Amino acid sequence: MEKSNFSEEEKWWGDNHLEQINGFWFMPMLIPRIHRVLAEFNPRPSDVILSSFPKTGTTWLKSLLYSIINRSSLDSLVNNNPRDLVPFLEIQVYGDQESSDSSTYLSSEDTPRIFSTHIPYQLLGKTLESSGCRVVYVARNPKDTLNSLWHFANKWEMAVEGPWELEEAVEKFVSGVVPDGPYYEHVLGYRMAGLNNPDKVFFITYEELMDDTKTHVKKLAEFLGCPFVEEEDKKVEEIVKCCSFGVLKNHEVNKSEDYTTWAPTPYTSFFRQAKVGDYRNHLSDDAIKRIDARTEEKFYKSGFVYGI
Ligand code: PAP
Repeated sequence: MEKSNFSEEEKWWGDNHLEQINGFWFMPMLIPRIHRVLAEFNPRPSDVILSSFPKTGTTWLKSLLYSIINRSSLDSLVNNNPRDLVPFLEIQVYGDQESSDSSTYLSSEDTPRIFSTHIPYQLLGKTLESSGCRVVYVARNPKDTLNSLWHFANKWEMAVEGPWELEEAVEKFVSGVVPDGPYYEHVLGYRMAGLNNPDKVFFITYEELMDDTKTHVKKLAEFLGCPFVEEEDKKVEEIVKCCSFGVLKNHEVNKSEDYTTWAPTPYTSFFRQAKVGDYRNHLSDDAIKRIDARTEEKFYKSGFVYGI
């Protein structure tokens, strides 16, 4: 293989590299798109933005937010991958300059419009704050996040040339050089925003949601300004079921091995195990120790007791 010109610091997988914007690492193809989002995106106060670090529950939250907001359209989840119902700002909405996708998405008459993003609060916060839109952030414990990312990356086209080795993945995750990383700063940025402005930023963890989905669906609906009344209890249960991993992963559209138009990976790769603690089946004791030490240093010392 030809030697690349990138420094070890920029590489995350073999010779593949990431580029920085203000201390955060991104896939090079996304850099111009992220700059476009930061320069051009003007949220409406009624918009809902789902933010997340990759592999922390984005697909699940897309289904839930879409279903909470469009209560009578649960069938949409049967025929559409959740990512086609809630587009990514930096992937589908602000695509290539030539594409007309952005005007189609942005001129939507839907109220609210729902978008998602992996852009950190440190970069997008001003845009979000000044618009008054609502933000939902989902976080997941670092070991399951890394485990899910590692499995996911190895489903990409480029894994055919050489897999992303687990040891390399752990090292890069801990040092922050993974797409949209560092993970810890990403989570802390939105957590702080949620603490400072709970009416506008709803911070939830994958584990809380897994533990009691129904209660959190009701809380999300309240936060979004469309609470369920008591008689709608059955509706809440229906939403929880329609968005559950077991149901979603069995729809033909989500079982498809076809490559998506928005990522170098098949539709099915967004549905794997959906278990809390699956990292135990894959990470070595040493890897667990290394991640825990980083978690303690980053989260615990900031007063966020989470992730170990
Ligand atoms: P993204 O950020 O690239 O869009 P994202 O949806 O956050 O990906 O992550 C996929 C993870 O969510 C997978 O976790 P796993 O690798 O540990 O299994 C996937 O299985 C899980 N997932 C997908 N849909 C659901 C769901 N409906 N409920 C719970 N977890 C889900």
